[in-house]
Amino acid sequence: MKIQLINPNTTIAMTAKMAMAARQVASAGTQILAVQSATGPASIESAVDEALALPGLLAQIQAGEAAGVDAHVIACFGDPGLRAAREIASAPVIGIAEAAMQLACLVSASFSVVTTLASTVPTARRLLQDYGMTGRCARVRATGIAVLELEANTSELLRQKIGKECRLALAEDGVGAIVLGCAGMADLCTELTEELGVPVIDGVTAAVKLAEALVGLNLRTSKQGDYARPGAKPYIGVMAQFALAA
Ligand code: 2AL
Repeated sequence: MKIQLINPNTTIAMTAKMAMAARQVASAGTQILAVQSATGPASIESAVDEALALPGLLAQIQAGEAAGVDAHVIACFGDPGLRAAREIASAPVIGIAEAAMQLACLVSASFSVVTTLASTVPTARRLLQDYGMTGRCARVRATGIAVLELEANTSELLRQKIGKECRLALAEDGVGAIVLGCAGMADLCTELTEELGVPVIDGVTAAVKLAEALVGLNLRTSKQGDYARPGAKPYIGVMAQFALAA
């Protein structure tokens, strides 16, 4: 099966990092096609970044659908454009935040999220509300680390900083699991799980395994109800490519 792993920011080194994490957990028959947006911000850390990342992301969803991929993963912890992507896709579309939160709920009564800058916390809180998981998440903790600091290999200093915040979450929040709040933290998941002795869930790897499960069960995005394909209408200017065929 072919899973399209989309980095909705435009930083190529970050795409390579998440692709490596995805390939480490993918089954033998799974091909990870890693791409990033061709237009948009270098990282997504605010509502403005998110809004301006969406055209590039949706273009990749359209391209992946045309190429016949079996599933899409949106690899940014804000799950940008998830509902819009599901409206235009027939294949399943999985956001890494929803994937990580769902898996955390299966292995622990509650979890905390350890994320990047404080500016990303409102988005994580909104997602928890959208997904009906506010009661399962004790706290969303910012580390003050910018997404682009995690772009390639995570430095020892940042590993220490993230590890410390995870330990604080376990000591203070009464949780049994940690959700990592950025695709750029994917390389820390295994070592933190061993170090902390609790489930540490990275959304990229969680989404890949959930995508394999959905494809294996022949479950595709429903085209009835909430994710029905939008009707055709003209779009003009730089958005003209998003005009759907009738
Ligand atoms: C992210 C992420 O995963 N990629 C990105 O550009 N921003 N999320 C975050 N919470 O900072």
